[in-house]
Parts: sequence; structure tokens; C-alpha cells
Amino acid sequence: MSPAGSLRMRLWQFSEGPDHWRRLCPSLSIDDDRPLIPASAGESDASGAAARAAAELSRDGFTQLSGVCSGQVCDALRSGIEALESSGMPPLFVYGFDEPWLALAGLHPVLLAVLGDHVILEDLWAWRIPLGGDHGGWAPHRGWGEPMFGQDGRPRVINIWIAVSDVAADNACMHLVPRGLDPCYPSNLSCVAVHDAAAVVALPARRGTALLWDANTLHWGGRSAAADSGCTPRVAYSFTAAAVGTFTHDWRTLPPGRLSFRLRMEAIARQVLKYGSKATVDEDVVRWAEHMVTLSSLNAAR
Ligand SMILES: O=C(O)CCC(=O)C(=O)O
Repeated sequence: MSPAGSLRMRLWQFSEGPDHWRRLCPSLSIDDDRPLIPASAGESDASGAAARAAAELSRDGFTQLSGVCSGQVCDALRSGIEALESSGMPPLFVYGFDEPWLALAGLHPVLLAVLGDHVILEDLWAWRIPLGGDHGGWAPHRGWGEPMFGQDGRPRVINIWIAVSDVAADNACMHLVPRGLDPCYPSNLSCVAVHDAAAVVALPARRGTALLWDANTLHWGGRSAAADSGCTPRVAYSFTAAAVGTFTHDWRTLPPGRLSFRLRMEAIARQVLKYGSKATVDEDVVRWAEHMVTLSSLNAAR
């Protein structure tokens, strides 16, 4: 069988159920019954790390929290992503496992403190950025191009980015322009030009650290280090959370509680179609995603 033919077959085997995933990445888990997304409502924690992060997000538009994933979980995620890539699947497929979601669940107190009742949008991507060449993270953009913050300055939509590898300033770390130093914030959010290089903040992060920023903030991933730099490829993944009632238009959201294997597959397929052009995703993966999305709409219409 041709390598392309075998990738096609693997994609369908992977969509059938968790067995292939467990065999490929034995140190990661898939438990259909495990609650992964906490209920959006609740009492916010007025003290400690959650309160500090919420205050920084309101004041500066960004914050960092270390220790969201343990070193052991980061190692498992990194080797899982590498195993997926060796099988021809993009890092995005890591959302098939529980661990990326469990780290998000750990951020619930912070999200509650900043956003109050909130939803997790179906807005996912994962990166493993090779060293050298012209490899790097995503170009400057804003997660959301319409103003999304309250009168008190609190963001209503937050991008969450979790470092799986150590990420250094010379290794595709995230950069942003703090909103107070961005002349386009908030009146001209369609602008993604960096007006003042001195205003740029680089955000190196140890593995297991989460970076959170106001989704209106101009941000981007830096360039990868040279192949002979001794660095490891940068590995990270992301989510977006929004305060309930923020959107007047439809956004697919992820249900609180358990995430069935099927739902994870469909969410991954929809992300391939949404963001696949920003990354090098194999054409067979795009075709698989198109089929999955068609099947999902047929099932929904039944
Ligand atoms: O990791 C990157 O290079 C880009 C991340 C990003 O832009 C995002 O999560 O919104």
C-alpha cells in the first residue's frame, strides 16, 4: 500500500474508537466518561493565583500561570504529539486525549474570576514547530477583531496557550503588544501592524505554563531556533474561552462535562477545515476532515 493509502486507512482507524490512540500513545488517556470541562457557572475564588491572574488580565490584557501541567504530563503530551506526527497526523489530534482538557479544567478558577460564567469555544490548535529553516509560529493577528471587553477593562474573550515544551525567546515563543501600548487597541482591531518594536513583549515559558491574553490583543509566535541551536522544537496547544452572552453570532461551544470520543473527532475535523491552511496539513487529513464533518451533519439531521 502507498504511504498516502496507509495514512488514509490510519485516519479512519483512528476515528473508529480509542484503541488505536491508546496503542500509539500509551502514556496518554482517553476516558469517555471522565468529566473534562467544568460547568461554566460557580463562585469565583477571590484570592490567590486566580485573583492575581484575573487582575493582571484586566490591567495588562495578559498573564501567565506556571504548573498547569506537570513535567510528567508535558513529557507524555510531547511524545504523544511526536507519535501522532510520525503517523502522519498533525499535533491537533492530541485533543483526542484527556490530558489537554484536564489542564484546561485546572484553569477554571482563573476563567471564572475573569469571565464569570463562561463557555469554551470550539477553537483549538496544537503546534510542534520544527527547528531551522523559516519555521515559526503564527503571524501577527488578533484572536478576535471586534472589541470584546467590559467597561471595567475585563476581557470577555480569552485565548489560552499552554507550553508543552520549554519555550525560549529564540525558540518561537509567543509575543504580544500590551493593549495599553497598541495604538490600534481598541478602535482599529482590524489592524495587525506592529507600530513600535519597543512595545513588544516576548513571553518565554517553562513547559506546563499557561499564557492567557485578551483575544483582542495583537499576538504572534516567533521564529524557530536554528537547527544546530541545541533547542528542542516548540510544542504548545490552545483554547479560547468567552463570557456567556458575549457573542450575538453563533459559535460552536464545547459542552460542560464529558467529551465523547465522537465529539472529540468531530471537533478536530472542524479545526482542520478552519485552520489547516495556516499549517502544513496533509491533503488526506483535509479529506478525512471533510468526510467527518459531512457525516456529523448527516447524523445531526437524523
Ligand atoms: O503558537 C503560535 O504560534 C500562535 C498561537 C496563537 O496565535 C493563538 O493561540 O491564538
